Amino acid sequence: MRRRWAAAVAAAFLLLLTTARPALAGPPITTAIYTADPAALVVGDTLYVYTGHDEAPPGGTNFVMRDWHVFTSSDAATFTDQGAKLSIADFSWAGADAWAGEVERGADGRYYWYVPVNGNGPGWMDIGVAVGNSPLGPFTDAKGGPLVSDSTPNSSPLNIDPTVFTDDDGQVYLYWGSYYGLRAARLNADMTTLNGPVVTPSGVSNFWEAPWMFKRDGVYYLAYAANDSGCAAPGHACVRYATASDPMGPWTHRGVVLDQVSSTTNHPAIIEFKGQWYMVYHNAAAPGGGDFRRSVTIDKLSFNADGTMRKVVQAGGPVTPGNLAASATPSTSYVSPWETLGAINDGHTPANSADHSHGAYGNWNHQGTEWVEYRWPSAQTISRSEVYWFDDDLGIDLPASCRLQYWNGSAYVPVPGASGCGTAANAFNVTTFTPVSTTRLRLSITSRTGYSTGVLEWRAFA
Ligand code: FUB
Repeated sequence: MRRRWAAAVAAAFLLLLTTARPALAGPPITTAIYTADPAALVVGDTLYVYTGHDEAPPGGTNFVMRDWHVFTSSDAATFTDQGAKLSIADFSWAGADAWAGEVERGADGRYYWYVPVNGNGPGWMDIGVAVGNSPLGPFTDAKGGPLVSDSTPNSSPLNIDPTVFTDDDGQVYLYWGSYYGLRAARLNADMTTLNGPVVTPSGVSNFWEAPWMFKRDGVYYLAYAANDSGCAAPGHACVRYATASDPMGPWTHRGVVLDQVSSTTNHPAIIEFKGQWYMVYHNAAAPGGGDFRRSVTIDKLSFNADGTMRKVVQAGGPVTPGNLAASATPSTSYVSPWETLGAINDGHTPANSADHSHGAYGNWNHQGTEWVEYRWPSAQTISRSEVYWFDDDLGIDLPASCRLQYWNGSAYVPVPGASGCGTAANAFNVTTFTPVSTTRLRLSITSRTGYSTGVLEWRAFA
């Protein structure tokens, strides 16, 4: 007989002992607002994260960005929003598009915030600079006009995303650009004027935008967003990086340090804080998030002995774009004490129905109907479910049947127009239905006689 309870119990406890399930997707540094394009700076015992502020409405298809916020942390885990410390209105010559900036301390001890903005002059984006006496400002326009614009000789096809780096000898470097046009220049000690020509660095393979420069053990690193098919789905970006022995290059491409995220754009900041390296980046994982409603998050980063960077593990695993489960809180009618409910939305794609390498939800030794459920803090529009069943060839088997329900505000009701509820092994079982707006989606699972049921992964999509 296929079911052997003693073996099942033994296997279950072995699983308990051996399965190290990754943590759930790292939480956004805030869910009070949508944030994007992080830059990081350490001053004393404080980690400062400077972010853009996405204000697009739900379903919006353009960036709506008017100001920048500053967040502080003493542990790189909890962050305090210090508020909007700079806005488009602070630049009299600019009118919109408060995109990705970075703050650097000048030799004069003041803090310079370089930001791309839509200037009111010819062309689109320019780079301006504000200055303040502390990392929290107050900041004012330091120049009264762009530092870089379309009229700057050899400027980028899109003058955005400045990264500023100060070498040990005090020389300051500015890198920036988009539309495959990376550019670099030295800055004067005044932090507000270019020192010498704008150059086009070489060796930075597949550069798209979002450069971030830093130095470690005498090696210069340049991380950047790349959108080639070798690392990201169409319309998305990964983060590649290059190294050099001189801050102006030439650079040598070293590979991918962050895979595609759930937003189309990707944007790194890499920093050492209290002895630990981190990558700060954004995705679309916050409740109600999207490509224009992004959220900044942070994960640890580490180096190999040869100085190459290990790929950042996005806590919870690679993100499936648009998967609303990533931002949901799961609950259930019953989970076996040695199983892991959180495995169902950790982003892992199972190799087969017995693949519990990332943990599994299972309800052995319950039989009959049990359920798992996702809850979101605000209503989500959902029209598609994908479930990958767990079958351990012991006490947990594929279900006899299942059904999808949603909370209509007062009761659970079947999702309308469901295409079915598949129970196949070794694949995501896809159910499509008429879109519902809800804060809760429930998957009711009925077992085969004599067996319990389990789920490896459950995705939900708009
Ligand atoms: O946030 C607007 C733009 O999207 C940034 O400047 C890019 O880096 C990308 O994240």
